[in-house]
This record gives sequence, C-alpha cells and structure tokens, in this order.
Amino acid sequence: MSESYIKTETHDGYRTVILNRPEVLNAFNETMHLQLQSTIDDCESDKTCRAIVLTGAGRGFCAGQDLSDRDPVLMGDSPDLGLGLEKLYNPLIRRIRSLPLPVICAVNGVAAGAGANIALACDIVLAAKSAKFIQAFSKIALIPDAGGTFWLTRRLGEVRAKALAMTAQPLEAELAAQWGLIWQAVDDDQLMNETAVLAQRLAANSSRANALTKQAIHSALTNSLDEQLDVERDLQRQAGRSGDYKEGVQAFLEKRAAVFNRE
Ligand code: T3D
Repeated sequence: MSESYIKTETHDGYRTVILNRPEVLNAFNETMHLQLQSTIDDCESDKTCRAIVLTGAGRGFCAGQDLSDRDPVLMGDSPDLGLGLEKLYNPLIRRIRSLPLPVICAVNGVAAGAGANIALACDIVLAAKSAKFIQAFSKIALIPDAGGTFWLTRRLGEVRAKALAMTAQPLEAELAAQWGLIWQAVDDDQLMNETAVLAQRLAANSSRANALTKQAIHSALTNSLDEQLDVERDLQRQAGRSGDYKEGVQAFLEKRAAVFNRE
C-alpha cells in the first residue's frame, strides 16, 4: 500500500484536506496527485461536506512538482512536460474550479511553482503573513503553469505578472493581499482559526447558492456585460426555485437564522 500523502480532517460542515509530504515542502508526486483527486471525490460525494479547506503539513504549503521525479539523466533529452500537465495538474485545477463547493486555501507557508498556482485556483485564499508566493519556474527554465499565467495576468495585470514570472521574486502574503492576488494575510498563529471561521460561515450558506455564485463569477472572467447579465438571469432563476431561497426569505421574515439543506 502506498504512503498517505493526503490527510483529511472532518469538521462540522466542512473537511480540511492536508498536503502531507512535509519533508519536501509538500511537493507533488504522482501518488499525491492521485490521492488528492480521490479525496476531492470523497468530499464531493459526502452530502455533509459543504466546503473544503486545502492546506499543507509542516512549514510549507506546497513547492510544486517534486523535482526528484524530474532527474534530467532519467528523463532523457526530450521530456514531455505537457504530459504531466495534461494528466495531473490541469485536471486538478479544472476540478477545483468546477467543484460545486467553495474551496478555501489556507497557505501556511511557502507556495512555489505549481504549488502557488494551485493555491490561487482556490475560491478564497487566506495566507499566513510569513507565507510567500514564488513563481519559481524561471529558475528551472520553465513557464508558470497550473493556471499561473491566467491568475497573475487577470488579477495583477501584465506588468506585475511578467515581473513575478520572470524574476521568481518571492511575493510576501501581505503584499499579495494588497495587490488582490489573494483574499487576506493573517497572523501565522491565527491562520487555522480564521480559516475555520470562514469555512463554518460558508458551510452555513446555501450550498446551491455557493455553487451558482462560483459559476457566475467564473463566467464573468470572460463574458461581456451583456452576456453576464444573461448568465445572472439564468442562474438566479435556478437559485430562486430552490428550497434554500424559500428558507432564506422565510427566515428573514421570521427574524431568525436560516437553516439551509444541501440539495
Ligand atoms: O514537471 C512537470 O510535470 C511540469 C510541471 C511543473 C510544475 C512545477 O511546480 S515546476 C516548479 C517546481 N518547484 C520549484 O522549482 C521549487 C523548488 N523549491 C524551492 O525553490 C525551494 O525549496 C523553496 C523556495 C520552495 C523553499 O526554500 P527553503 O529554503 O525554504 O527550503 P529548501 O531547503 O529549499 O527545501 C526544504 C526541502 O524540501 C529540501 O530537502 P532537504 O535538503 O531538506 O532534503 C528541498 O530539496 C525539498 N524541496 C523543496 N522543493 C522541492 C523539494 N524537493 C523536491 N521537489 C521540490 N519542488
């Protein structure tokens, strides 16, 4: 049986998924990828899981691809790095984005290479103030992948995207938050508390509304205003037909907290 590179903790309403190869700053090998995929599947099929928290064990969040699996001598003269992206990284990014659950990333330490960009693919990113985001790729003559060129360019603009990608300069969590790359930088010793408060809050929302909101905001990244107004109309139609909407309005009228079900 292979080692367990992913740990999970079940909480009331959400699960925490922990990348667990701390001796290599939670760098990804193929087994860890496969274990993460199956953990995400489990979270989605658990009807009591209304949000996911992704974090790392030890002092780092994730150092991207495990480079000990990329020994140039063993890889030969013409390695196909597109294959690993196609098979493992791209499906992971697409899965996080299309998952009908909010995914919170609690960046507990350095996030480098694909590790940084997996964090940036999550719906809400909190980071410890000591954490850094490093587009480490240029140091090994690669380009940012796992969505890096997308997140950086859309959230920061061309100027900062190019500078971060080409210099591999570490970006401190507080500056990342000021620049709008992530949601918040919090004191290190408060990271998991703040994350738990946020996860409980999202888990108490309507799961359907969370999922539709996520879908609508993703569409807005590429739509015109006209197209987006149509998307909002269609998704609001769906939201309005849910029992959760009835419960939300009823609770408001009765001056009590709404209790939503996962539908
Ligand atoms: O290949 C494909 O399929 C294409 C996809 C590519 C996706 C990618 O992510 S490419 C980018 C890969 N990642 C990197 O280039 C980052 C490499 N790591 C670093 O630059 C540094 O480790 C950090 C800046 C992240 C942290 O530095 P520091 O000084 O805090 O820690 P450290 O001492 O460098 O690392 C601690 C240990 O983790 C160390 O092992 P040791 O010496 O204690 O036995 C180090 O070798 C190991 N480690 C860190 N990153 C990786 C790693 N081992 C394997 N792969 C890593 N990516």
